[in-house]
Amino acid sequence: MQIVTVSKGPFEGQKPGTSGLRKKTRVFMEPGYLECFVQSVFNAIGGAQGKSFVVGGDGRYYNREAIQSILRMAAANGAARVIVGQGGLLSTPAVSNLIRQRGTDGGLVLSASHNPGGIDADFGIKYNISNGGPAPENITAGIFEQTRSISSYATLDTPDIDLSTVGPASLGGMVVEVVDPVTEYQALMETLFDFDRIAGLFKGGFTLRFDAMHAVTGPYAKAILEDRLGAPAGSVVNAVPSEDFGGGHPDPNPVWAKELMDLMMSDAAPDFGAASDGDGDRNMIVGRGVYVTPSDSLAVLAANAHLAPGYRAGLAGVARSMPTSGASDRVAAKLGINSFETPTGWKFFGNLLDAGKVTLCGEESAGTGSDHVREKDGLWAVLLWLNILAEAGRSVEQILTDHWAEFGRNYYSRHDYEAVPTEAAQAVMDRVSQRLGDLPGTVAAGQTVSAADSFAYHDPVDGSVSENQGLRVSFEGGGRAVLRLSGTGTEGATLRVYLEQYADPQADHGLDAETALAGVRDALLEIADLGTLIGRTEPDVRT
Ligand code: VG1
Ligand code: CO
Repeated sequence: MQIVTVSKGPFEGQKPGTSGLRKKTRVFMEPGYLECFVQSVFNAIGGAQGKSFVVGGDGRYYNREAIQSILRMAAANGAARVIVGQGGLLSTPAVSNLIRQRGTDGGLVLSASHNPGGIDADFGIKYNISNGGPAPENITAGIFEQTRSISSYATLDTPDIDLSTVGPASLGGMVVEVVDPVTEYQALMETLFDFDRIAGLFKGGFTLRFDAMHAVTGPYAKAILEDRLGAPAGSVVNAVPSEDFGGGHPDPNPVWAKELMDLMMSDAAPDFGAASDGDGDRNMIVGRGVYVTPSDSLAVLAANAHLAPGYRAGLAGVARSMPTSGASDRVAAKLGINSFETPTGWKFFGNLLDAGKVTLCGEESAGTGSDHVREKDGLWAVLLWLNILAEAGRSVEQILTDHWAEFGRNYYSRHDYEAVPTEAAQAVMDRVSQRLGDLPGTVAAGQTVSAADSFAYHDPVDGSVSENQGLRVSFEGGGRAVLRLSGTGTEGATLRVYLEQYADPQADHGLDAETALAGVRDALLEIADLGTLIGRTEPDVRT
């Protein structure tokens, strides 16, 4: 085996964000760019010698080339074994599962998740550790440190290896094991859910539309929902992964999954609608005529998870990211179980899950998951919903309205201001930061501020502290606004404004969310002075 050392690097700006390194595809295609990052990962974890990894991606443009390059590099760095999905495909939760089932040292996920794909769109890479979860901050900081001084990477001068057939292959002394992307993931799902019961639902005429958004969950959803559970052929749509996701954003929300939303709000709606994102870790849940916000979905799943075999013993606790609504806290309080508020990004749930402090986790951005893996898991959320519907014998709408009648409703919406000049977005954050101390007691657009702070997370397991994780302003009467800058964008800054208004069990739960949130929104616009600082008061996307 002839190891080739290529002099390259360092490249500027290889700092992992909320979920790995994301850049324009053309940036990743610059000679040595991907390779220097991967070599930095290997260097940061003490080398790859003798180690084993899982590698797979969501099938976007450059996925295949990136995987071939990573395989050569892993072999040149002395790795013993790499497990890779057939055709280079693996969903993020499937990578997490394989790392855990096979006991590998870690894994690399090629994806920019919900960001569009293509040569002029986005690409990404993320390193996961041996518990199957995204590398925590101390490790991503170490990787970044390596990227700043790297000057070469190791690879082999070998042809591409065939990833189209399942089975073992060899690359310069390293074992490459090509696996079917679905098999082991499906086996895990069968241990958690009552598949016979869900199959019975479909036998009884229950109808479903699952929109895979031309992304990686297509093959998983076809195999599990149609072939195994008996949903009629054609229930899963847009099921063939494409390099540019059919030209769309593979982001399962009412804006980007509009076709599904329109169907679900029409007379032709099936009983249940769902969608997943580029890499299969997000989910959107829609009932006939009713959209379930991700924050509500987490709360409903927490309240009903015991109906599925995998959670029959109850939950240890529930964790949510800070901007996610407080709906799940109310369920946790009633159940008398732990609840935690973490910074945005799944990497913060890993310690809580490993320590057995929580069983379910969720984020407002359509991510829900449990201790079965260490990532959020789109199809898992769909199956848990289906298991609950099968057991409860109620519609999505009934489950939701019953939930609100018991716990109250947390009206919720996220407003994204995209491609804002970086300095202007920072000016908004600075302005609100400077005022935090003075805000309590003041009135903005008729709303009295009850508390305001910059969120800092103290990890109860390892004691680490993560500061500046978003600015939060609470109002008397149950309103809350949160401001933070996205850590996954690739163009300018994306300013996220998260709005929430609690309505107690007796209140009206039938309002349009934007109407119910108008008071909190106006107060936030005044406090942050968005009109002056970024010249806009209307977001690009409301989800
Ligand atoms: C966004 C979401 C966050 C999520 C992250 C990765 O981050 O808000 O909740 O964990 O994407 O999701 P940000 O920093 O842009 O707000 V995914 O599906 O990319 O793995
Ligand atoms: Co994703």
